[in-house]
Amino acid sequence: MKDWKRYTITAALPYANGPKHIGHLAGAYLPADIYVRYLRLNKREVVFVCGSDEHGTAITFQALQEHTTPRAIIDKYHLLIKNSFEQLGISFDIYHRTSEPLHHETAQEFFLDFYNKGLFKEVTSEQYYDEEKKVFLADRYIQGTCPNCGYEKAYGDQCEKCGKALSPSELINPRSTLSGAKPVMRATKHWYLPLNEYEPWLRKWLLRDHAKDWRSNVYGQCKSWIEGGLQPRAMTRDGEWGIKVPVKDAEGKVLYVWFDAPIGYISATKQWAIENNKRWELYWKDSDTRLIHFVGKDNIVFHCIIFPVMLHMHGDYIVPDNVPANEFLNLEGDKMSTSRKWSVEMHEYLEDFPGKADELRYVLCSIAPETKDSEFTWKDFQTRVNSELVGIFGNLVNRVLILTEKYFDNQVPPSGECSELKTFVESQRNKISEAIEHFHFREALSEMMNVARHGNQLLSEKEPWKTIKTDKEYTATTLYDCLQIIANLGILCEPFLPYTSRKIFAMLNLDPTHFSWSDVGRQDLLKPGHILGKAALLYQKIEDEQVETQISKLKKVAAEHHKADDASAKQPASAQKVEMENPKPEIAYDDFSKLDLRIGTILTAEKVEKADKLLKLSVDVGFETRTIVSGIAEYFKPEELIGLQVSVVVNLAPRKIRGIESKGMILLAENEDGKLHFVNSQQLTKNGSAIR
Ligand code: B3M
Ligand code: ZN
Repeated sequence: MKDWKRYTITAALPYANGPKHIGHLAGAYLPADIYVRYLRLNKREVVFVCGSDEHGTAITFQALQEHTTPRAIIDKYHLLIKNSFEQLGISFDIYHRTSEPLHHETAQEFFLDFYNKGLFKEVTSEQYYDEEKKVFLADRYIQGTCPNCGYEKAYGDQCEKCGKALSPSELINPRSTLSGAKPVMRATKHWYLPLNEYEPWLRKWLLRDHAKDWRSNVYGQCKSWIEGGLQPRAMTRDGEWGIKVPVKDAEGKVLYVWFDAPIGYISATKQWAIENNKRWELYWKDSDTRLIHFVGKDNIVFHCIIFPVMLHMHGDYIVPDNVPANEFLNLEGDKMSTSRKWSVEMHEYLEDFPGKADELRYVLCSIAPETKDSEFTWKDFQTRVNSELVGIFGNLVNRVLILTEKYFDNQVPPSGECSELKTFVESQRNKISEAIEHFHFREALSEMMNVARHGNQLLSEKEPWKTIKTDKEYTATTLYDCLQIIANLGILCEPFLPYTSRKIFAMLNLDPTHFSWSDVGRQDLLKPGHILGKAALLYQKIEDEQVETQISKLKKVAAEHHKADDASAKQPASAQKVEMENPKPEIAYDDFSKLDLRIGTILTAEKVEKADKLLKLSVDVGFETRTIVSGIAEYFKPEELIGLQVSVVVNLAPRKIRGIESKGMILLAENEDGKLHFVNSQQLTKNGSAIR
């Protein structure tokens, strides 16, 4: 492995348009922080940068909807997010903002560099324009049918059903999500990054040189992008909110948010350098600097392809040595989402569990989605905190300190060093280092806990509370060894549990700044006769009520949100398909009128256990909310059904399906290829409206 001189560590700049949840924390910020704290403990030179991403159409339109300004939104959330990170112990060296003038200058400098070197492709093209709202429509604000899979709610940049990257012009039946109107084409000029021209470079730098050291999920995604054929990508947008395009005839145009945001890492480093009397260029232009981007999986292409190409085009910059992107963290069986209110926001956790940052860090690191999606549940949170942090780690520290106080007057007892213990702790240290250096944080954490486990074992084997009656010297040795284990843990746990580490050092009456990672293993961190500090509990149990409160809060907020959404949900016009079977015999009008058909909205949807085909739905049919079991699980994911309006037979006799009473039936049309479509009203219709 290369001996790096310094490290530039970045964590994705959160959009400052709303609070961030624990999935974001687990995805990028926590692993980055663990890595950085580890580097610092190893006396490495490192800068850890992050900040708010304050541009982009999402913020503009949010302001539009909330009748406020982008500025008001970003000021609010910048502070909220920054404070949450701080309280969670995420130790950025700087938390900058992309609205700062220094950032605008830096991003414009990049643009001009490419512009002056003639690297951009200038293309005038027809783009979708919303005549009602008088704006060009960002890709995300156009919806239509996916040309690849037929999903009717695909976005202009991507189909969320089949995952295909799209451009808005590929959508069938496009419509503006702002007004619902059919958008029209209008000519507009933009500057494109010719990604295709850098394919040979990407193949060499990424596909060849990083085939072994990058995570396979990251590498695989990049490979399929590159092999799918790279296209030039517009780096400017029509709009007002953002960084002005710094050339003539670019009135009313701003830099594409994904052009300026990653440059935010550079401007943040510049600001930090100014404040700390450092040379920022060493951190971005010296080939002995290791650049690592921590991001979630939805940001991979920007950090592995687009931004590296930009750095490479500029010429004198280094490119990332690794991008250890995480997969997603789900919550209680469903995808986490702030907009659907199915999430645990960082600031809410901190309000509900004050002083418990390490508990969350511990659990999130234990279940980190490093190679595949993983799941957070409150019950599991409780179990891990209670049986591991309280039961193993806290218990060891507490027992040893109390016994030392009792038997040795709170002084480190005299003893010889135990060489066996030294070997064990050193080998644990090496395992943890190895794991962290390869971004295997879960494994690193579990090896750290093994040290605490070892301490507990020692205690239960040697039983100092018994031996004190017969053999004080032997007891002294036991407690001496255990105290050294605790001191070692104080260092070892710091990257994961910084608050715990601080508390341990305080209880041991030691100055943490005197120790580094290389001290781990030493059995003389505490000298005989050293007076210890005051013992206190490291952790407290999470009670059942706390868990129940969280679960019911989550369900309540999400349900309320769905209800509020019904009123504003826009429904796609679902085409009525022709019934291909032979027509049934004629019936009388009276027979037809016996059917009570109503419009309803799906509020919740979940899989029925051990039944692959069934979904359990709750449907608001106007006069009440019904439970309906429907055999559509093979065709729809539960999360895509929420908020959808459907037609329901409400007077069908109830039936028990897999033990669940199903009251009513939802109407579906079947295509020739067996695909199902909901039969619904073309316009948003009040729930409970009769279908005649
Ligand atoms: N703000 C996207 C996100 O929060 C974006 C990251 C920018 S990193 C340069 O998912
Ligand atoms: Zn699709």
